[in-house]
Parts: sequence; C-alpha cells; structure tokens
Amino acid sequence: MKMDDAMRTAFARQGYIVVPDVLNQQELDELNQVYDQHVLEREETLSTASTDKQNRFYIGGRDKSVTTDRHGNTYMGRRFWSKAYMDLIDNETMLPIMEEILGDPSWGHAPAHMPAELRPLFRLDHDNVHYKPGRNPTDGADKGGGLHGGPSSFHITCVYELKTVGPNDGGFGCVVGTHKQANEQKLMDIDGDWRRSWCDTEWTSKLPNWDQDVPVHRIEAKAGDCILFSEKLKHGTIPWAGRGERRTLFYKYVPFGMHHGDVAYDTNDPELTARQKRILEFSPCWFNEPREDKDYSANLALTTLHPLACVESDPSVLLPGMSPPHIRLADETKAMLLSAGGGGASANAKL
Ligand SMILES: O=C(O)CCC(=O)C(=O)O
Repeated sequence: MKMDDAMRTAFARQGYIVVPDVLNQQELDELNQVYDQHVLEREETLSTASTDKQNRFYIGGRDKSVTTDRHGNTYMGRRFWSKAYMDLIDNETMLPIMEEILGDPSWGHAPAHMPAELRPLFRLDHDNVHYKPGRNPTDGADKGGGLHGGPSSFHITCVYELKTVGPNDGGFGCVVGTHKQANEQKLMDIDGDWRRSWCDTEWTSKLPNWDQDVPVHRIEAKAGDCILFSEKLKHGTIPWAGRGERRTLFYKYVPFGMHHGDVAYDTNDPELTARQKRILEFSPCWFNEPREDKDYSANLALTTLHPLACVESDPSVLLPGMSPPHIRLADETKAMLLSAGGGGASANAKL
C-alpha cells in the first residue's frame, strides 16, 4: 500500500498513524501460536522462580545460539522466529510506507546526502516484544514507562498488535506532534516531571498543568492493526490495565547506513527471502558512527564511512517543522570530514 495524502498529512501532523487490518486471521493465528509457546515457557519459569510476575520476566529475550553469516559477522538467534515472523520483516502493506518515510529525506530520517539509489534500502535495526498477562483488580500496580524519543531520532517503528487493545487497556501512548521541535519545546516547558507523569491511570497521574497544545493520545488498535510511529515522537508505555493479555511486537527500522541499536540478525535461515535477508543485513558502509558502548572491533565493515558522509544533514530539504537526523560522529571524524571540504568525506574514509 502506498501512503495516500491523508496518511501523509496525518503522519506529518501527529508523528504516528494506525494502519488498519495489516495482518489477516491466518497470519495472526501463526504469530500467536509461536507467542503461545513463549507465554507457556514463561509461566513454567515463573512457577519455579520467586520473582515479580508482572515485570521481572522479559519474554522477548534472545536465545544464546550464535551463528555466523557469509561475511563472518556473528549473530544471536531470535526467540520469536517462524515463517510468519520472517514475513513481518517486509510486510507487504508496511514496506512501501517505510520505503517512503525512511527513504525521502524530507521526513527527517534519511540524511539528505544519501544517494538516491540507497534510499529504498532501509534496515531492520532491532525488535522488541512486549507482553503483559491479563490483569485482575487485586494485582499490584503497573508503573508503565517514561516518555522518550526526540526530533533528531532517525528510526521508525511498526507496532503490530496480536491482540486487540481497548480504550482503557493501556499500552502504546504518545504526545501528539512532539516529533516537531517546536511542539517538543512546549512539552519540555511544562513544570514538573512530564517524562513520568504523562497519563492518568489507576496507578499514574498526569501533571495538572499539562499544555493542551500537546495532547496525550492513548492508542487503541484491533488485533492485526499496525501503529507506525516515528521515534522523533515522545512516546512510552501506559500501564497495562486490560483484562486480556497485551501481545505487541515492535519492529524498528533505520535508513541505509545509520547506526542505532544494531542487533545482528541471523541471515542464514533458508526460509528467509532475498529481500528479507537484505533488510536484516548490516549496511556495508555508514553515514554515522556506531554507539560508543558497543564493540565493533570484530566487524570492521561496520565502521566504514560512506564516501559521501557529511557532518550534518542539510535541513533545507525538510517538511515544515521537521528536524534533520542527528549524525553521530566522533570529534576526530568530524575534523577529518571538514578538512576534506564542505563536511564531505574523502573516498572510503575509515574511522
Ligand atoms: O509499550 C509501548 O507500546 C511503548 C514502547 C516504547 O516505548 C518503545 O518502543 O520505545
């Protein structure tokens, strides 16, 4: 599905859209079947462990099986894995929408200096799984999570709901419009701990002096819908109050050659299509630098700068109100690029 003008306008104004009916019943059944196995394992683990049932056990943890791809990069296997999960990587409905938002620099995710032929080549950077058991009135407090995200972020997330999320259940929430710097500023100008006190629920409360120009949205969605949001937007987890389970999958994508979390996926599975492998593989060269808290010494290709790398992304290409992606570079790399002239890299510069 190509984005139509209504979707474009809504995404530009809100920082998110809900795309309905992305997954059909058969896909939902297959995804839920794998999920069922993990919920069962979780219950077995909890019955033998003295841990806080709501929060401590993270169902999305990764297997420890390590595999190696054709380039010699090593990967940790995934826990949630089957043909249905592989097909989420390049879901037919979401793929063209992601190509546009991650490929067109006017949205502020792709660096403006990325050559046109690389623009469609976005990458799955990492994924998360959120699970909550259905809640009873006697269950203890669920705290939810703080607001995060900011206008210079460059990744976007497809949030697949495997069970329906009703009006007061909780789950994904956001502060509409704060993907734009001017609106983010209105939020930051609110007196008090707006990061934690942003939503009225049984266990949390919103600051009474909240600025009505930046309303909080609690997003309802049917099983099979996909919430697409830009990580520029301030968003977070609203405490779960639903009688039913929360089963949500987060697939987080970056433009070609942009480092973020850099989960290394196993691309050896023969059931992966060529396109899925391409979306999982690391980019061969980069427009920003890896995070300092990660060790890339075994994978030098991950530190090869693209010849057209620049210190900053040109803001003149942006839609009104949008911010350019933050290009993370070490001081010495910046100096090297600047001395090469106009912030551009000399050919094949190594970090
Ligand atoms: O629980 C949620 O839906 C919010 C998830 C979130 O904050 C994130 O994906 O960064």
